[in-house]
Amino acid sequence: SQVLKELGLAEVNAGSSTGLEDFHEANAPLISSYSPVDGALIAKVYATSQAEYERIVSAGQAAFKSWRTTPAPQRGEIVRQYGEALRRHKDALGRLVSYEMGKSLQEGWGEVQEMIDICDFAVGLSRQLYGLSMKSERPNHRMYEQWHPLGIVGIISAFNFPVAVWSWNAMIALVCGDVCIWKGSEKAPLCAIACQNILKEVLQENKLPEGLSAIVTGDYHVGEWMTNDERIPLISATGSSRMGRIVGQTVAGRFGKTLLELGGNNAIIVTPQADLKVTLTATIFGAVGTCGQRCTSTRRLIVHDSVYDKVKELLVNAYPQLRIGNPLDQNNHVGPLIDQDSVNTYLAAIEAAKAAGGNVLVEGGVLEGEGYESGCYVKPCLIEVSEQFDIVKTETFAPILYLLKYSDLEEAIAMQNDVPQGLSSAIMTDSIREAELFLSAQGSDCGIANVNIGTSGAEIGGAFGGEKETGGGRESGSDAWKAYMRRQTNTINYGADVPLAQGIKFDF
Ligand code: UN1
Repeated sequence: SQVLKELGLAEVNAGSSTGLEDFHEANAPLISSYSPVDGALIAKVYATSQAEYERIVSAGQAAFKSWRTTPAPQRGEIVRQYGEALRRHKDALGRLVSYEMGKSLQEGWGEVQEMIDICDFAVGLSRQLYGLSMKSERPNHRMYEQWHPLGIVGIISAFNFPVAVWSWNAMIALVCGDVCIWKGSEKAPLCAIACQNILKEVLQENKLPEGLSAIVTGDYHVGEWMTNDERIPLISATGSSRMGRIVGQTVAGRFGKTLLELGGNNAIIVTPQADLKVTLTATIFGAVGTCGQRCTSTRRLIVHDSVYDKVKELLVNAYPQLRIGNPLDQNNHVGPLIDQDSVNTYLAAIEAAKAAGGNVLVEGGVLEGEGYESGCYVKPCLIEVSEQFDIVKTETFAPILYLLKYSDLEEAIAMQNDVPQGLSSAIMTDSIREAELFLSAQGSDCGIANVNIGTSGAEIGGAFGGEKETGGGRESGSDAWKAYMRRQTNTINYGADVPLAQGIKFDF
């Protein structure tokens, strides 16, 4: 309760979920936030009504008018202050993430650290946002490009990274001169409100309009208001490929822009030269960290036949040593799944793998008894499969790892690419030839390809995202900021003549 107090959340009722001054329809529906850690009801929040939504969009449009002309380094200063505020609240916010979402406390803090890191990155970026200049073919002409803000950026994020993914979008969007409306996950609404409360303080201290950043809460209907809304030029959505397909098509229908971060089905290829100690740690963290609920989680291990039995033995011995339990207890490795639906999906996937001929090496199952009352704690499961049948090609957001065998690296790469998703991938090898083949144009088809580290835990400095059903978007580092701006090409004539391009003559 101290954590909730520090983050401005009342225990029983967190009240308005919009980040604007309290305003709800008399009988607005309430969304309950239950912790998967102990099953307790943490708080209830109001779902955003359509009238509130309209107010938020109007406030965003008004705020954009002044924000777009605020010098970018001054916008960066606000983001810098937010980063400082996050440093002060890191412990409490990390604890809330852990309690509301169920990831380990270390990972909860790690998520807040990602927020702090992206703030630092965005502050530096606020003095860059470079455009190119190019040589004109015409005399006395100058050509260059500049980047302008888009307007309102709609951010739709998922429960599994209930704070960091928003910040990757929002902090970059803010330095770019955009304003943000965030629909967080209805499975972790308090995390979103806490982030907004901390930001609100910074905005108030700097006498900035509240419409610079607001949140909306609710189910997919609220998401539909955003995706159909022509006043929102960019929708950045993180979640399932199913959701992304709908969002992408809807927004494209009105010629809006999207940035999609969707499903992953990430594999590690283990070669004969692999360092097995590195492989084991990377694989287990990738497969069971966040209880298998990262879009970068390791779902497939493709192992060379010369080391297959050894790797299998190491995993079969290691899995039973994993401590499953309350994620706030730092002795535990694996916390709960987010909710009952997720447990059912996990159980169904194991059944489907068995029915298709999978050989279960480490049994899954739901834990019962003291400490497991929420019903969301499951055992990480290891399944040996001879081929990639449907369930292996499906992203199941749970700690299920499929073990596959290969004999030739090109075959392994083909197998790793032969899934609908294309987010993250890795190879374990000491051979420069194998590593370079894996990273080459004939190699991994994913947005992220690693050597001797696992598939999850990307740093914010790189562009994050993937191909195929992962949606093609890139967020956070590198030049991902360009997605939040519009490019304008400018040609300026400082001479007295009007020469036409392509040598065209037009005498008048
Ligand atoms: C996600 O699962 O949606 O690379 C994001 C990682 C984290 C981010 C994951 N930095 O695993």
